[in-house]
Amino acid sequence: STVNKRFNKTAFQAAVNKYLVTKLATLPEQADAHAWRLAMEYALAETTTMNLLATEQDPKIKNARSVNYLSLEFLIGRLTGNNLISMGLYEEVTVAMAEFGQNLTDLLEEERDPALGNGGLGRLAACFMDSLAAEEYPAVGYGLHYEYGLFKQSFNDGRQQEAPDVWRDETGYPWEVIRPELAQKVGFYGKVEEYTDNDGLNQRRWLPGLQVEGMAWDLPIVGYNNNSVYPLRLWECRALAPFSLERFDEGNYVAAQASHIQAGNLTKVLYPNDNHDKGKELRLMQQYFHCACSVADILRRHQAAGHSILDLAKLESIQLNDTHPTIAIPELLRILLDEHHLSWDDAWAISSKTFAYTNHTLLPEALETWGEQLMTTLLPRHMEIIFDINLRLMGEVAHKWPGDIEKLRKLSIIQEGDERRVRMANLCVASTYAVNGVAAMHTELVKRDLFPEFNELFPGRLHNVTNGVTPRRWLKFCNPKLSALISSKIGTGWIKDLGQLQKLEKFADDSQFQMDFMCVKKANKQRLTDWVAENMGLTINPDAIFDVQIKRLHEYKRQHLNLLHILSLYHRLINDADFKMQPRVFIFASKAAPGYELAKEIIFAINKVAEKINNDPRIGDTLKVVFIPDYRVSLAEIIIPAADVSEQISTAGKEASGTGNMKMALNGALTVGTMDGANVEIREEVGDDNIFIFGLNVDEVQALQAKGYNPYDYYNSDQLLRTSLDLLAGDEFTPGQPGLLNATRHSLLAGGDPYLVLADFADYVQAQGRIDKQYGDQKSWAKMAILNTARNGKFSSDRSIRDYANNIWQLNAVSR
Ligand code: 26Y
Repeated sequence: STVNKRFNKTAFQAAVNKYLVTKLATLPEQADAHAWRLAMEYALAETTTMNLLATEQDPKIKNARSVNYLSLEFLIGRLTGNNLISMGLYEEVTVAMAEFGQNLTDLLEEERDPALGNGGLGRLAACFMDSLAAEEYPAVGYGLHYEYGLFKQSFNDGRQQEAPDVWRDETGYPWEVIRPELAQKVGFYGKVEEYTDNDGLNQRRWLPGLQVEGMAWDLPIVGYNNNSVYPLRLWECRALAPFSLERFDEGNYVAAQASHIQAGNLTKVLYPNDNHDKGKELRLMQQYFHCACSVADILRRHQAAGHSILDLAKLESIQLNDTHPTIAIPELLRILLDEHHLSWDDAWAISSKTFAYTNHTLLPEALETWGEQLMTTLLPRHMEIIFDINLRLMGEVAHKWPGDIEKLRKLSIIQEGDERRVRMANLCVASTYAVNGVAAMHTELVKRDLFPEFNELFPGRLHNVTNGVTPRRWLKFCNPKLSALISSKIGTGWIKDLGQLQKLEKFADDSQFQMDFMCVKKANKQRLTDWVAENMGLTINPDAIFDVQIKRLHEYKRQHLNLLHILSLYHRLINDADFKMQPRVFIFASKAAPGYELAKEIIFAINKVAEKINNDPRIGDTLKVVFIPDYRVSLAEIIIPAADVSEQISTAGKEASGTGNMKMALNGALTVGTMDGANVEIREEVGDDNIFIFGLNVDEVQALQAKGYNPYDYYNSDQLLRTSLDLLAGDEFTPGQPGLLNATRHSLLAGGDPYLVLADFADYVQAQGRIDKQYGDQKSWAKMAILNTARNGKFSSDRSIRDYANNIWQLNAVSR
């Protein structure tokens, strides 16, 4: 079918005017940029909402197999610019708004990021929604409508401060539409009752003690250059009025109200933890609320389209983004068993063919477990069902490995101990038809180290789907200059088929193209330089190497390894008259979980070191350190196109994939990285000559830890390391207050250096030396940068989504 791209400027401008008056109660003569922007978005949303509904109503879609992407996080970032690109209206709307005297770029800068996610996992879900719509795979994204997204970060004397993130305007968020007809009720607490049904059969049912309402909000996910708009459906928790007390006896009246008040707050705020499970009751309530609403909505759609519940697995696949929505599995089973009265075998046959699970981490502290007590209190029927699943699982294990108690202990969904706990990852592997890791090496480690026995018990269940990023946001939109340059050489096909970037290879040696490419990079560096000057009052040199580490703050990501290298450069610049280096700006942006003390100390240390270095007259322009506050999608969109060097320096085996590594390589940055996550595949694509690999590989890491790692071995034998690390001990960076930066240093010495920072330091410094030398040869740097753009087409999330569709979901595209 043809795409309706005829844009009626007059009608659009009339709509903008209408919204200025009717929605914002202002007039064109009085409206500020904020009002103009909102009015423009309301006008544009007329189209996306209509297409959302048309897609939903399309019989082709209703009867097609579809995927439901369940995630507690969707880090979508600003929608307007991206939607304009997908709608093909960027130029037209630029002109239409200019005639109002409004500059589109400035208006877009006005939008706040909906930060409904923490980091990689949430951003991946957003890229996947974009690719599902671009590839026209029928899909619904299910998430939570948090009132506050990830906290806003600022620095006070170098220390992280958190403030609530209000992403919605008082007047509402123009792109979203409320769907009251889709509201659901969700129960908590209460008890399980046994009863005899009309056929004389024993049945069980859950009588919740508390009910809340789930209100649906739809955000339109606009397919690039097609007519499909799929919903990202976000559930908002609302208290049910009047209080539903029938489940409580009188003595519980006050308790009922207390929980009730709490329940109104279920979706108030996104938990800011990334890769660290805290096991909080409210978090489990959020998870169940999300799952109950989503599963009920999937069943509603399925049945409204006239399909039998017995055909659920034929028409719907439910993808679990990590274990966070695992409780959807016992929820579906509960509905099939207790409401549809299916037998266990029939219910299990449906549910175990419907769910698939993506694992994003091997870190033990990130693997979710929930105490039996909490589960039994909050979700008594689900706990019973989990025990039933486990009973059958243990039967299978005993059958496969007779008499092997150790296997039973390891594979059990229930972890025994002082308090029994439910292991959500085990529940997922046992109850889904497909489990996938997010990069080739990660998947191998899932098979080898995390679930070796499950891999034997369920051969073929474990898959790899290497992550990807959407080329629309992460190249076309964020880097318009590079996009134009690329398209001038190879046309625009790359936007939907990123592999076509390899056609750029033949220009890698072309001097003119090299100059054009570096010119674009320089312009992007200038844009970031201006941003830093304007927003931070700092002057940086756009001719310096822009060396970028942007990601959540975590010890395993080793921002402190980067810091140690900076300290070593500072030391050498001051103390070694022969030491020369290319000017470099080290750029950090990162949030630490508010409860992660050491992560916050590392931020403080980087900020204090930056303060001193940036103002040291002996250093001048040669070395600058910039920690940009409040890292978010819209900031990434400015930083990534400006990066020369991409820091991907996690301890081998710890970073499941990484996706920032892909974004920066795609935009022509060279990676300095370990053999970890998707770095391994980036190296495979760009070739060893076009990436700077250093450090221990995963087997060496494991061997070193097995033999007993002692950071002092490195500290005592490497003078540059010792000098650099000891700079943190005194008051060099905190005048008059010695020891203020001790926490970071301490963690690397007496603290045992759990992520082997010191073991990789020397090799890291060497790799950085190679970078310094290479940058001196601008021609060969240009060639390497071009080859990084040309050879990263694999890392499009369109390809990831096709992998899921072909290998896991068995989905066909439906074009409209
Ligand atoms: C349990 C809860 C506290 C929790 C919350 C968030 C646990 C984990 C997370 C987030 C994990 C995450 O972002 N993982 C990242 O997923 C990316 C997408 O697959 C990977 O690229 C990245 O390596 C991985 O760390």
